[in-house]
Amino acid sequence: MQSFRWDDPFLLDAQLTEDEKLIRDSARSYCQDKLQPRVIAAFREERFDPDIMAEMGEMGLLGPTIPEEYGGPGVNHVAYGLIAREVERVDSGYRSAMSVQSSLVMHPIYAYGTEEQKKTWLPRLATGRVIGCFGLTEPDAGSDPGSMRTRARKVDGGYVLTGTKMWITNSPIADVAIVWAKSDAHDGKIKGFIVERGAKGFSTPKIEGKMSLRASITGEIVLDEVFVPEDALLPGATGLAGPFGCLNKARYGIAWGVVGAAEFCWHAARQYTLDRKQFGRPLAANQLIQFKLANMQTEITLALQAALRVGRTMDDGSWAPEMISLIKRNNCIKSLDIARLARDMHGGNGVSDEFQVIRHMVNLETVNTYEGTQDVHALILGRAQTGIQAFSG
Ligand code: TGC
Ligand code: FAD
Repeated sequence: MQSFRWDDPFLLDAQLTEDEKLIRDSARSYCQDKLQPRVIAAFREERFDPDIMAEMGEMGLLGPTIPEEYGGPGVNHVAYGLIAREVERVDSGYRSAMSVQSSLVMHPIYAYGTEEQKKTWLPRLATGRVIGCFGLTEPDAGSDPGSMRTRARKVDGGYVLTGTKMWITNSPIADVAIVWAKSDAHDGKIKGFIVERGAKGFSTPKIEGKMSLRASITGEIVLDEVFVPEDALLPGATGLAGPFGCLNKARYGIAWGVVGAAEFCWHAARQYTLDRKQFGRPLAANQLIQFKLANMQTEITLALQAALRVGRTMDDGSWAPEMISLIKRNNCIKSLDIARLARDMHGGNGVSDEFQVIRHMVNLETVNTYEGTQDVHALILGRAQTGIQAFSG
């Protein structure tokens, strides 16, 4: 028997390899030393500093699972999850920037690209000096990306892309976009294209006024008859399985990341209620407060174990997409509940950005919505157990 570790009840640490712990520790140092000091101002001013991508590249945090021959660190999925947890402990917006680059830009090029596309793009994307974005969602196609309107028309020497993508992380600062479009040369099936900034008719207006994820930059991708050469096509992806293959990776990272944000909120609520006195004693001396702290501890511990379990299955090849839906949905819902509770336990101070819990709370509203809303993941799990799809009539 050992004494209980209140902040690591199931000894997650002891379930990690030495390499995984080293990666986690170096990510934690970078995030706490370099990201944490600038996040309050960045969120307040609705600003994302592109230098952060280059710093993350230097730290080996971009495209963690991409093999070394293409410039990635080639670590396992558990290590990727541990990195996401450390980045999101600071801010979901920074994790968003990291996971789009890693899972939604580098991964499709790695999984679906030609050797030449991989050699051209992956090492540069790994440095973070070239920034990418992923365009799937449209103004009228969010949960149902199969209804997208963006089209690729075959012409001599390439394709012409037309359409609008909406709510695209990093698009205003991206050098390159992975754009999903229905292609007339492929029976109207969805294909992926690498579109470089500078292409005529390509623009990326910024979306202003977000009340969530303000330290991340979001925009549209407007494609006004944009010509891309033949070699912009990702040959290895056809149909929705292409973008969903990328979303599997990103959703998995989110399932770890949100727990980092929840841990921040839990620890902040614990410390605040230990320090703050009302009715002549610390708030933490009240049964109601301890009940809430126990619930936070329980949900975080279970969420981390679930993420670790799925990570191990991704590393040994026994995973299924529904496992990822289960943890993405559960961990987002629980982390959002914890952030709301932590905000409440801080009383009036909880609405000030100095105490940071409200920033995590509003960020997690987005994370609960993007990469498949909690409803969509419930329907994926419902379909898997009943055999009946309930998305459409
Ligand atoms: P459905 O019939 O289920 O599937 C169509 C094809 O896709 C295949 N597939 C998958 N393949 C790999 N992994 C998965 N998870 C897959 N899920 C489905 C499937 O086998 C089929 O293949 P094929 O070869 O037979 O054609 O498709 P559906 O149209 O019924 O869609 C169902 C639904 C609702 C589950 C799906 O559309 C969905 O997941 N909607 C949510 C949309 C979403 O997640 N969008 C995310 C946009 S990107 C984003 O939010 C980035 S935020 C980034 C950040 O800042 O961090
Ligand atoms: P809708 O699909 O219109 O859903 C609205 C509501 O209806 C939700 O509650 C939903 O759960 C519910 N609903 C929908 N269908 C059903 C159903 N069949 N049954 C029951 N309920 C249903 N997309 C990208 O492609 N790339 C990005 O980089 C990206 N980054 C983003 C960054 C931010 C800050 C945000 C907010 C979004 C981002 N997205 C991105 C888009 C995101 O993936 C979508 O917002 C998300 O998929 C939901 O789509 P929607 O907003 O159109 O909502």
